[in-house]
Formats: sequence, structure tokens, C-alpha cells
Amino acid sequence: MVDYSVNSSVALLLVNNPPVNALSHAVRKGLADGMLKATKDTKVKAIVIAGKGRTFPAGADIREFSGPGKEPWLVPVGNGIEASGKPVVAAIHGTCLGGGLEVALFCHYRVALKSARVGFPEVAIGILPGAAGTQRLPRVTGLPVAFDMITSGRHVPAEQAKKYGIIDEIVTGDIVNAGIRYAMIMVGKSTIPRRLRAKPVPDAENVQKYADAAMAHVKRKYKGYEAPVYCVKAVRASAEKPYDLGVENEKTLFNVVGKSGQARAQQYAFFAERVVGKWEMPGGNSQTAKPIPVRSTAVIGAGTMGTGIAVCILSAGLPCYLVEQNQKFLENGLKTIKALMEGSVKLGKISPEVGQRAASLLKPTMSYDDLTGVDLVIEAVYENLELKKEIFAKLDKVCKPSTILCSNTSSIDIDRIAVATKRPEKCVGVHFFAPAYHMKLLENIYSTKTSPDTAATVMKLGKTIGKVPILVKSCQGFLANRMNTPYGTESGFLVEEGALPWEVDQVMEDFGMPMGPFKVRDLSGLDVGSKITAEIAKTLGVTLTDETRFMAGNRYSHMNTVLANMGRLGRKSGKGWYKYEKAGGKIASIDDDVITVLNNHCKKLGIERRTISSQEIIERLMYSCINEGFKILEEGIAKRPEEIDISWLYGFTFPKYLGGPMYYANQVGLGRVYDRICYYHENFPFSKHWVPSQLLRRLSEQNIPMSQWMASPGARL
Ligand code: TC6
Repeated sequence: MVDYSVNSSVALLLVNNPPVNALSHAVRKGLADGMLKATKDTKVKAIVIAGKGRTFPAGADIREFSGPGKEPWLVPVGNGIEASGKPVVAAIHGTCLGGGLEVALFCHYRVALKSARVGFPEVAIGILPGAAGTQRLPRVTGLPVAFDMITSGRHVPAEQAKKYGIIDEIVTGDIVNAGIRYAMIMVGKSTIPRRLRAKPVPDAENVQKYADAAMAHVKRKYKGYEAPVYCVKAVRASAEKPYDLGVENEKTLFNVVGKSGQARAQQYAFFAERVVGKWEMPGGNSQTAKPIPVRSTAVIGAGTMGTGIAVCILSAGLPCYLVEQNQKFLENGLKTIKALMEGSVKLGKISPEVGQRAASLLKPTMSYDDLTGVDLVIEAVYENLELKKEIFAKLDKVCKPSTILCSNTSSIDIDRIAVATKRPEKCVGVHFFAPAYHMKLLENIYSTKTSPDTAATVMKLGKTIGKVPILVKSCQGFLANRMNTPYGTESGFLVEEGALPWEVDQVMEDFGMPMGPFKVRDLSGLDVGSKITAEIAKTLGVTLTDETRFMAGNRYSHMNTVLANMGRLGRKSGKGWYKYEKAGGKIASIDDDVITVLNNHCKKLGIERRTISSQEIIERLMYSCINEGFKILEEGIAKRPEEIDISWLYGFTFPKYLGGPMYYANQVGLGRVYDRICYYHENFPFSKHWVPSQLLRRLSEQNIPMSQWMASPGARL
């Protein structure tokens, strides 16, 4: 796990634990043994620690967190490194993260390739740096940078890290050779002045000011998350306690937060994100399928989704045609893309160079004939089957035979679009979430005809453009929207039965959702929902009135349309479920008029309003979706619960500290969830989404533990 060699007078400790050289028990032991050997060997005058393969250690082995752990711990190993009288150099390439950065900070010197990144991402998995990182980083960077890096978990590029003082020198060429060269220069120099433990924290007298600012920031930005709060407490101690007591304090905090339910959920989410990359579908999987190379792309439609998708593609450095039917739409689209790219540069999401390059990669056109040679096209027009079919037929005619045709649809069965082409095996769904340039989920959808190579291509494209792609089978609404539907429906029923919209929102925000369902409706526009409902009613042959309570035997609430018909369209009109300071305003306040409308609506329908508990709100919104999630698994739309959880984490900003709805269901207990679903089914027999899933029934009745049905390694945490 750690290869030991001596090159002239320099000992090399090369960590060899692919894929990311995680600091497993064997690696920690290898480092401790290597240090001992190098210290004893009188020929050795300096030591280099580096990583074999793609990276310097990227952190502790997260899988070990669920077990009892084994000595040697990282702090004593690090103490041994720091105490060495022979200079120890960390030679950094790839990602030097978490425990890896802690090892580097125990070394006396740090050199790195320009492409390397360093950081403390522990906060993202619900913990804090636990091997003195919270005490050593502030001694190098000062408090503000340490608070920022440790609470955000961001990866800092090597050159920036050099400015912070973390890296001593940027080197070129082979990292091991560069490290050895650097170490030879340091031979004979005293290591005492390089030991961070003895250094003061700069500007320590202002710790109160920095810590207060950091605490206020994390409470606002990471509402509900425990780890960032613990990170602030640990870093603060670096300025208030002597080094050894600061390390002791960090250990105490680590032991508390490390055992929390949030940490387990966030670590599950970490592995779930990796599990969904190992997809399978009839005829192939991520190992066997071969993605076609995508060197050129096109997006059809320069509306909100089309421009957002184009921005993702351009930001990844891929050429992109933008196709519209008339000059005005095209120009508007180009303006939007320019503004979004400029915004991304300003926010530091992309570099100015990438921003500039994007302008030359974007090719506006009104002619499909320009698309003959592109490798992949994404159609992003509005949800209309006939229009999508028409576009696919045109594309099929002009594009080369190998071009992959994708539809950015949120609900239309891909088979129904693909029939318009002679290449159904090359047709696939790519469902982006609004705003497309921001939301990380990419829901890729295979139809009965999609080939595994086509699926592999869009899964790879998703990664290239910085998304978290999942692969699901086509069905009405696919995974994400199908499962999320009861959430909206039930929230509508709750206000009809007695809850107020702001009460429902508050409960769900306290639960962890960034925005309650009624604020979301106001944001997207009540007219949008009411038009969709009208379309569904038309298809079913139902005439909607204020008194309609059922559609095709299924319970229905007309309240949203009642408000929309009053011109209360949401934020854009200044009134919706809430009232706002102005049309287009963002500050939502309670509106008594809505209570009046609700009361009148209920009176008309003969509904007696009642008090509804927070628990009922959570159960009706979450359990109805979870029930649908189990049906999605049962039908094979999603292969594993991880796909479902990832879709909620990155498509609906479900709180990571709850892991995702399926993980959450496990924590509550599948038996309890099933019983409550049965209870609601009995009470609301006219809501199909309460018909209990058979899979959930089986699991609950047989008391099958999570480890069996969530068979992935991450889920066992
Ligand atoms: C810490 O250090 C605490 C210290 C305190 C000491 C007391 N452990 O992401 P990828 C696996 S906490 C175990 O696809 P990339 C991953 O599951 C840790 N396994 O690659 C996957 O396995 P699979 C602080 C890990 O190139 C494979 O490696 N560090 C770990 O897209 C490849 O991973 C972090 O939180 C791990 N630490 O990204 C860093 N890391 O192939 C976490 C990865 O079987 N890691 N694996 O599916 C990352 O952020 C990314 O993996 C990356 C590489 C940026 C290092």
C-alpha cells in the first residue's frame, strides 16, 4: 500500500492504493513504517511522500467510517512526520483532499503540479477534518481562508493554494522526480521552523469577528446541516486554544458529528452518486457499452431550456449549433446565452478564457442543413409530441447516420418520439432540470429501442458537462416527475382540508426542502400548472369547473386554477398563493385574501376544514412519493433506490443530510412507512397514489433490512 524506495539520499514513500490512494488502515501503517525506516536509515537525508497513479491521497477511506477503525490513526502518523529531523516533502498531484491534505500539512514542505487541487471536502460527507486539519490550516492561511475552505469543502487549484501559503512551490514534469529534486535542496535544513504546531494563528485576536461571520454564513447557506457548524467551532478553537488542546477539541467534535445520522446519510449520498454511474439496461451496461465520441453538438430551440442546455455544453468546451426557426428567436437566445455565460464568469463558475472561447464555439443557425455532421443533437422545444416528432423526422433526414438524437422531454415516452425516425436505437431522452445551467441532475431515458451505446454516450456527455447523470427506463413522467407528482397533488389536498399554504411551506422547509411547495408554485407560475391540468382534463374529456373534485375517478383539487383564473399567477403578477412586494417581486408574505378564497372554495365543496399536524403534512407529502418510488422500482423504471435518491438530491434539492426519500424511508422504518401508506389509502381511497406498492408491502412484511434491498456498498453505511 506504500512502496518504499531510496533514490540517492532521498527516501520515497509512494502511496499505492488505487483508485484515489485513500488513507486506509494499510496506508496509514505503511506511512508510519516508512517514516520509521527512513528515520533510522543514516543514508537517507530527506523524505518525499507522493501518490502513485492519478493522485496524492484524496482522503481517508470513507468505507472504513462505518466500522470500528484500526490503529495507527492519522494524527500520530502525522506527528511522526512532523517530528522528523529530516525534511519531509509532500509532492502533490491530482486531488490532495481531506486526510491527504492533512498528511501534506504535517510535511515540512509542499510542492504541487499546477493541475493539482487541494481541499477539505469532509463537510460534504457530514464530518469535519479529523486529523488536525482544522488546527493546522489556519496556521498557514489565516482564519478567514480556513473558515471558508473548511466549511465550503471547495477544491482549491494549486496556484491559488500557493497564494494562500499551502503550497510552497509549483513544479513541472514528473511529480515524484520534482519532489525528490526539491527534497535534495532542503537536505540539511532544520525542520523545526517548518513545524506548523509551533506557529501562531495569524490575527488570532480577531477570532470572534471571523467566527461570528463564518457561523452566520453557514447557518444561512447550509441551513439544517450540522457539519458546517461543527467545522466553525473546530477552526475557532485553533485561535483560542494551544495546539494540542485544539486537536483534542477537534477529536471530540469529530466523534460527535461523525456518528450523526446526517453524516451517515451524506456518506450514503456520496456513494449513491458513484453507484448511479454503474448503470445497466437490457442488452448492456456501463462496462460493456461504448459511448460514441461527441465532438460537435446542436440544440434545437433557443427558449429557456435550450439556451440553458447550450450554456452547459459550451462551458464544457464543446462546439454547439443553436437552431431556431426565425431570426428574432435566435437573437433573443444568443442574448440569453451571452448573459448567462457572463454571469458564470462573474460567479467564478467558469474562467474568463472558457467564457471567451464559448463565443467562438456557439454557431447560431436557422437551417437544419448545417447539422449534417454533428455527433449529437438535443431537441429542447416545448412539450408537444407532434412538434417533437416533426423535428426528429427532419433531423433523421439531414444528420449523418451515426448522429444521436436526444429529446429534452420531461414526460413524453421516448418510443413515441423515436417512431418518427429510422434510427430509434439512436434516440434517447435527456431530461434537464430548470435552470438547466444550474441544476446538476440529468435524467437520461432509454426507450424499448435505445441501444446501450446510445445510453453510454448520453451518460458520458452528462459527466462531461458537469451533471450527475442517471439512466432510467421510459414511462409517463419518467422517474423524477412521476415520483414527484404526489408531492404537489397532496399539498393541494392539504390546503383544501384545512392547512394554510404557508403552514405547509414552513413544515417542509423545516423538514429540509429549500422552498415549500406553494412558494415553488408561485415561482413557476400558477398558470403553468393550470394549463397542464386543462390539457389532462381535455384528454380525459372532463369539463373543469370550480366544483370539480374528481378526474377519471381520481381525486383532484381545483384551487390552483381558481387562483390562476383570478389573475393570481404567482411572483410574476405579484400575487399567487402569497402576495409579493410588486409584480416580479421575491418577498412572499401571507395574504388574508387567499384564506378567504380557500374558505369560500371549501364551503362550495362542502369540505369542513380541520387542523392538520406537521407530522401529517410530512407523511402525506413524503410517503405518497416514497410509495410511488417503490412502484418505480417494482416496474424497473429505476434499477436501484440510488437512482431515485440522486434524482431528488440533484433535481429537487432534497436535503443531502436526509440521504434522499428512499434512504429516509429506511431510516423511518419501511414497516412504519407502509402502515401509514395503508392508513392514508383507507382514508383517501380516491387517490391512486395511495394504493400501496407491492414491493414495499413485501419488504415491510418480511422485515427485510436495508442492506439486502439496497445492495450497493454505499447504502450499507
Ligand atoms: C477524510 O479524509 C477524513 C479524514 C479524517 C481522518 C480521521 N474513500 O469519485 P470517483 C472511490 S474524509 C473511499 O468516481 P473521480 C469512489 O467510491 C474523505 N472510496 O472519481 C469510486 O469507487 P468506485 C475526504 C473513495 O475521479 C472511486 O474511488 N475526501 C474515496 O470522479 C473513484 O471515485 C473526500 O471526501 C474515499 N475517500 O473523483 C474525497 N474517494 O469506482 C472524496 C473516492 O468503486 N472523493 N472513492 O465507484 C472525491 O471527491 C472524488 O472521488 C475525487 C475523484 C475528486 C477524489
